[in-house]
Amino acid sequence: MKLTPTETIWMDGEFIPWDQAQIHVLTPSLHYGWGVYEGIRAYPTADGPAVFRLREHLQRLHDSARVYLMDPGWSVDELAEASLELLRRTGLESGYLRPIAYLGYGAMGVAPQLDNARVVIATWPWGSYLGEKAEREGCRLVVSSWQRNGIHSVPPLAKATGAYVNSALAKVEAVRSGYDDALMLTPAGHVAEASAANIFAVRDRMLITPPVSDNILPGITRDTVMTLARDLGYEVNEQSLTRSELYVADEAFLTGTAAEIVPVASVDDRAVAAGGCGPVTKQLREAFQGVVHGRNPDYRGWLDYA
Ligand code: PPE
Repeated sequence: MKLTPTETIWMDGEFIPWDQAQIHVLTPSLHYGWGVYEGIRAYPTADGPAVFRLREHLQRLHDSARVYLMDPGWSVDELAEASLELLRRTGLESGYLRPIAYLGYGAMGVAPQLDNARVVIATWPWGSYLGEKAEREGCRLVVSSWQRNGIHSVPPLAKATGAYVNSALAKVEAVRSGYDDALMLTPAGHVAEASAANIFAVRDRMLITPPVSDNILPGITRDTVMTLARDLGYEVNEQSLTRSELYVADEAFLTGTAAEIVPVASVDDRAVAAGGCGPVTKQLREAFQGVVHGRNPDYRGWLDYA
């Protein structure tokens, strides 16, 4: 997925031209992966671009920083204002926002200097994450030979940069084997999530998604879908899932900021129901698109207009 440069990037309180937003090669976070980040989407609405659940994402950035003993040095409100101003300055109608807090140049070693946090927010246009075909026909998942990061190794609920070597190993393996994405399991064999998205199964019009204790990143899109589904009258349960329960599900789908809501066509080459996009997934995708594009007044509180 190639980057499309935009006008400017926010770096530690200043707006820097895209090409000049650079850091030193000996930045410790590059070497040890000690950093935390977020992925946020802005959507076009009738009232101009709006950022979806901006404060929840920035709060999660702060929570992730807390796990890694970092103080970003900027409050949620300050980062929210910086994000909105960045969107205004780039003139984007829609796009992806990437705040990241990392440890700046100055010291080296695996016990990093924790009081040296730097914060950057970039934005760029980002289209379909898993591809148009996967959106239309559903994605093909395969259980990974890599286990999902666990609570005893790299805490899954913090969105840390270094944690993503786990996702990347799984995703690269899956793609090289001809699948769209990996399905990662816990050491107990419970389904955790895909490489960068949560998973839901639909069975008898009930939604099931793995609990936080099954090593997931508690996704904001996951929370959005649980809320929308309950409001639409569905029962939603957070409970452990096995891979074979996915094989026999009526429907399954992935959720994530970048991915949005993507139907699952197959798991380990077993077609999930008829493949493609099932009726419940379709209904939730439409509801989600209505909300993020500001067409549903009931969820206006989830939007911050630039
Ligand atoms: N699990 C993981 C491991 C994950 O990375 C994401 C988001 C989710 C679940 C869904 O979380 P949420 O976006 O809050 O619904 N992955 C982000 C990063 C993708 C990337 O860096 O590439 C994203 O979707 O923005």
